[in-house]
Amino acid sequence: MLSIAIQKSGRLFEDSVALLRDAGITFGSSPNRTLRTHASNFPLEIIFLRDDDIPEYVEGNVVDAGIVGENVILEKQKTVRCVERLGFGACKLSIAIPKSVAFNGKSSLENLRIATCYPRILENYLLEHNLRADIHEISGAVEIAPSLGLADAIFDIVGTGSTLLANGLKEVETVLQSEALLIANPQLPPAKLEILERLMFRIQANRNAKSNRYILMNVPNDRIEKVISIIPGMKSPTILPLAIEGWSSLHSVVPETIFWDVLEQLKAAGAEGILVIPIERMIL
Ligand code: PRT
Ligand code: ZN
Repeated sequence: MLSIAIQKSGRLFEDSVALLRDAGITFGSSPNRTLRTHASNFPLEIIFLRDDDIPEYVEGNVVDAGIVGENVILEKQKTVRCVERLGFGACKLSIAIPKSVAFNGKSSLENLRIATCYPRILENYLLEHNLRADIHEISGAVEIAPSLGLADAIFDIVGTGSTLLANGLKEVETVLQSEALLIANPQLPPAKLEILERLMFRIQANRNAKSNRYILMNVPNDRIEKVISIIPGMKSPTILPLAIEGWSSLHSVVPETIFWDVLEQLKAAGAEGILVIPIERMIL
């Protein structure tokens, strides 16, 4: 049995639950009633915690693995293994100052009072850039610190940036790009590692499926070579003869990020009846 901690409520809760459910894992998710639950079809126990506690619990072997923001992992400075970047919970950690104050590069940060919930990440950044500033650790509502006269600047999470805007602040330095990570204790015994690898296999199959499309098209035989040169397929594409003389059906997999460009080129090269189909699971 492997235990995994996910956020009890908050921004990462729904995506964490969806990640496990999409991996075919069935469990009850009512963290209001129970703080732990067992999957019914996979050797996994799910424990619902505050995100701030997850790195410490993973390091201390209280749980085997966890899903938490990179910002929290870096701030807590615990010894954990990063198993996978999960692609959700994306945000930046940035320094912001009042809109009315001029900013002339990093040296403008010298000797400022900076309010933050992330003093360690900020301290490392300042050291790295040889800057001296006064770090004021506070536990929340960081954005209002400058208008209350508590600080000259803030260092905080930025999502869309609208909270900064609403508080008369502007982002001047991006220190970190963060997303949710799957972490694990670095010394898991082989039996638990095997379960973690089974879980990873499912997560990766889903991610590959989401980032690719299956593509089918009819191509005149004398254009096949040209069409193949356009498709950055997994291996060589599948080619099947059509009932109509001189035509073939060509199948391949195309990365989602480029498939619009590829479609246009395929059409120009003579492909017809192009179908693009979502992929349910993809094992490489
Ligand atoms: O209760 P618990 O301690 O578990 O949760 P929490 O309140 O500490 O964290 P939570 O649920 O707010 O966020 C969990 C994680 O989501 C963070 O650690 C980040 O990794 C990630 N994340 C992604 C964010 C945001 N986007 C985000 N926008 N965390 C916080 N914010 C804040 C931001 O600081 C601002 O105050 O949301 C507000 C709105 O942001 P804008 O820029 O979109 O206006
Ligand atoms: Zn928290």
